[in-house]
Amino acid sequence: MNRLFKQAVSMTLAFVMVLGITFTGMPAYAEDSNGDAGLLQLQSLEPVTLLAGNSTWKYLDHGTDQGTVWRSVYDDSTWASGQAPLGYKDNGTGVSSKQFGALNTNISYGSNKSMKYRTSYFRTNVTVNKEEITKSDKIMGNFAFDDGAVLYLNGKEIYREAMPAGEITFQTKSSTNLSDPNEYTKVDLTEVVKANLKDGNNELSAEVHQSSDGSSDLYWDMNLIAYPVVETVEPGIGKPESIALTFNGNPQTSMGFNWYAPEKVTGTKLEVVEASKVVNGQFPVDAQTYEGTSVTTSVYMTKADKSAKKPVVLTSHKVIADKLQPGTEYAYRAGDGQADNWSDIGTFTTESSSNQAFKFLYTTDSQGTTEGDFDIWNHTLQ
Ligand SMILES: [Ca+2]
Repeated sequence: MNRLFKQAVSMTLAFVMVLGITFTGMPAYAEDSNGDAGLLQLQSLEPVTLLAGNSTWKYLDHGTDQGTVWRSVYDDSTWASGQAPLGYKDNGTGVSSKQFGALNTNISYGSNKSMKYRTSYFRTNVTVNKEEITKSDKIMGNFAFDDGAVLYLNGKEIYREAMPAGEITFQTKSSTNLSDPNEYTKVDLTEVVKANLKDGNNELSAEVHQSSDGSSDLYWDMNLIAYPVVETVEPGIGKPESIALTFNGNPQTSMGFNWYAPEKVTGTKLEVVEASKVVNGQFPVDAQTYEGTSVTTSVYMTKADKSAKKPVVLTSHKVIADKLQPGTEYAYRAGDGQADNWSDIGTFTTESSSNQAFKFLYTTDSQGTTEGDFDIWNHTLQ
């Protein structure tokens, strides 16, 4: 982790204003102007919906045996089309599920209530960027159906529920008899979907079987959602990293701080004391304490992480030290208030109260990747 943070500090420090102020301590974080180095903000950690509930499906409700060819690449242009949930209730009162709601499309069970079609067929298409999906952490399906179902992706079976083992034919009965659709949530289909998914268009096919000839209802709807990989930092490591000091208000009397910490570290505390009071590396107990705020954020620590879509969830902390004395060297440490979580002690000097000329120092990327590189960088700036 620490190594990654150090790498993350290799970035452009576009302008350094020299106002009689010096910083020491941990290297400062600054965002690269073109955003391709350093801590890369993740645009979205939201799950990717591969197939939404209430999607449009092709369906075949003729009560004819379709064998197996319909499960893979197949010309379903003669099939009817309708929005899910699809199904029926033979007394016309309707049927619904918690996840997907009431029927949107009524399909046929034939002309005889006591001899309904055993099997109904459904097909739809899922278009994906395979590279994006294969890097997903989890691919979950959520289902509601009545009575039993088998699901195929590009002709390969990926899910079966409430159906007997072995070969499934048009005549196979569901192994359950339901009065309401069963809901199956967060069914982990990660491995089977990844193994059978193609880049671009994919055929998703389902057959829904009744448990008996007189079963009063039938229902089918589902969704398929890919969840991105989210890595959390190792537990027990709670110290701030990448502490940045920035001008905030009057540089004679105030200094802004921000840093990153592991996801579970939400407290934001900063202690500041005149540097002369730090003896033998011991931070005195009578330091001024400042409280700040934190938000959760997701970042890519390296370009490789960005390519692999492996963000790290961190907390981003902000706090302002104010009511400082001009022209004074201060020592500081940052943390969440817990004894084990304080940063190393750093120092800064506020601007003198007397008017001074200032100058700009223009630099470009330090290209540093190791702690030794940043020691050199630090000395260069001083
Ligand atoms: Ca039924």
